Amino acid sequence: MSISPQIFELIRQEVKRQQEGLVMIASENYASEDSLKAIGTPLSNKYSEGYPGKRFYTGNQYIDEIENLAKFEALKMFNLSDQEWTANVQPHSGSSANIAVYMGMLNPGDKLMGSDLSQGGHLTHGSPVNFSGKLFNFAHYGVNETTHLLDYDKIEEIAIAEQPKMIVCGATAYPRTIDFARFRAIADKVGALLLADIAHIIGLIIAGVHPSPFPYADFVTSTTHKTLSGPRSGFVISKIQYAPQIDKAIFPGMQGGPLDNIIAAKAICFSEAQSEEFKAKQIQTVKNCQALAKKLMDEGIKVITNGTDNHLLLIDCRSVNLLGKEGANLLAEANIYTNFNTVPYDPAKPFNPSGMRMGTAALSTRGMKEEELEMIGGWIAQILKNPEDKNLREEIKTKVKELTLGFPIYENFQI
Ligand code: DSN
Repeated sequence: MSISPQIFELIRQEVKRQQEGLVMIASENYASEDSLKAIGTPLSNKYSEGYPGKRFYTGNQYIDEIENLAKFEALKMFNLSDQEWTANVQPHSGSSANIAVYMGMLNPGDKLMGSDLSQGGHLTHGSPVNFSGKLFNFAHYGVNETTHLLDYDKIEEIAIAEQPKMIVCGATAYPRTIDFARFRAIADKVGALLLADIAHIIGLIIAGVHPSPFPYADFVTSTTHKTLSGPRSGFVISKIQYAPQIDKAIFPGMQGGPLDNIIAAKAICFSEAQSEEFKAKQIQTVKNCQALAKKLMDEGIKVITNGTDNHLLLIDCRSVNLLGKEGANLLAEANIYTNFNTVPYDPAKPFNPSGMRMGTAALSTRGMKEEELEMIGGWIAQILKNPEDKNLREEIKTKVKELTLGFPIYENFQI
């Protein structure tokens, strides 16, 4: 007997959970209805190993057009010329995109420099438990111990001492602006290539509310499902002279057949990201995060760097005598979803660190504004300051559900 009815029922329950909860996990968002539609199509049936015009299977005439459109829109959303830049839209994820750049441009054992995972970086920026740290020789930089800001003078010092062949910039838990021009200057000083991983802030960059890594980086990698609101996937944009190495690293280097249904959804999200509506949403995302940060600080909760310039913030749960996991679990009981996270120089272990990360991308996609974020910040503070009060969490859960009724996540989604 097919388990389809059971799976479909679980999908309905998950959609209901997303509708009735406040998604404040900084890396999550809602793919647009058109993106979702493209994901669930028979494009998933096709094999198209290779690249447009050079496939190892026949019958790819429409797939070629779709992939070419995705490549075209990827450059267009950053106003890049196809004489200088090229996009590869086949990586299945942001991690795959990063691997492709390392494998395409370097040899195992080569020296790179990346942000420390415990200070805002990513697993693929050289964490010892990840392929990047196992295959390559990573030196790490972090943030200043007092300000918790990137210390560019220190980063330059490390680069001069370590002489990396590539510097990776970009973060998953850094609430402030990244100075890509300064990273370029540091890379030039030591003759290194520069990779900017913009997975978290891509939407903000497109909207002009965060400085762009173009033309500074040699390679820009990203996911497509965070502030970009597309399917769960990734891509690379590189300077055109590096395209052959990057293409070869992705196929046949690391991947076989691309996911053509996902590439179609990427084309759609790249195009949607060029709309005025998308830009307004990114601007609102930052305003919402700043309103949330202010409310939490007014409530006496420590916000790392005392605020935020982007879509996310980090709180130090020790300011309310909790650890991050405990705090995140308390909030989840009230349908408020966040994730526990290390804070810079965290003495606690990564599986129960001192902090929590929160983001406003998903709530902004739903249309929430400062007024709602201040109210939500108040609920968060009440819950964290009263961990023994289960009734309070039940009361707030009811309020959360009421609030979400006014902000549907999809108009037409049905299964
Ligand atoms: N797991 C993602 C995040 O939450 O930031 C990064 O890959």
